[in-house]
Amino acid sequence: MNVCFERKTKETEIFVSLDVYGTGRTKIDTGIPFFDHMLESLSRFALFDIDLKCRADLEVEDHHMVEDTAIVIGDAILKATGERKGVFRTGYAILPMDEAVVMVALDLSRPYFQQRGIVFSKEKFGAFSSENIVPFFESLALNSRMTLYMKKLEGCNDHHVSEACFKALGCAIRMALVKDERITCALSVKGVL
Ligand SMILES: [Mn+2]
Repeated sequence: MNVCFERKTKETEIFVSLDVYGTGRTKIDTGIPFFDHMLESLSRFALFDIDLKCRADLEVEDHHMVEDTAIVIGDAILKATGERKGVFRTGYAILPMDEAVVMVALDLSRPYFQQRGIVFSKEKFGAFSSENIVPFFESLALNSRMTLYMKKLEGCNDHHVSEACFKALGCAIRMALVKDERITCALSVKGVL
């Protein structure tokens, strides 16, 4: 099922259409090729079908675009996964990319974010500022009501570390959304989240 979300501010205009039970088909245009590549990596590994179009004030810098894209994708995930009924809710991944290894653990429950060691030595990936990566994950977690923990276990190549983060998050989300017919409501001792 597709959910659509639109957000228009003075700084950005973003449209997203998302099917969290897709096959990994992506059409992403944020105006920054490196960020498109990272969002494609996340979506492929999450098996999301996603169509995302963003127009932003990139002449200022890429900060507003990344922040608002995280809000819109987070909102879309929340809308698509609703009360988290019938799914296992938690997911994790330890994902390698060449010399880099990243661990992600998440729970589709409450908004919380923590990370260890996700730092980059270079300032820019093309036109993308590396300082936006951690805030992207934080904003995505808070807006989708996800508890998200990320940790870099190994890695010295910034591209590999970054891409491993996005792929690991995708893997863990895919796992958390696996449906299990034995789970009839939200998986919680309280019965609701
Ligand atoms: Mn790459």
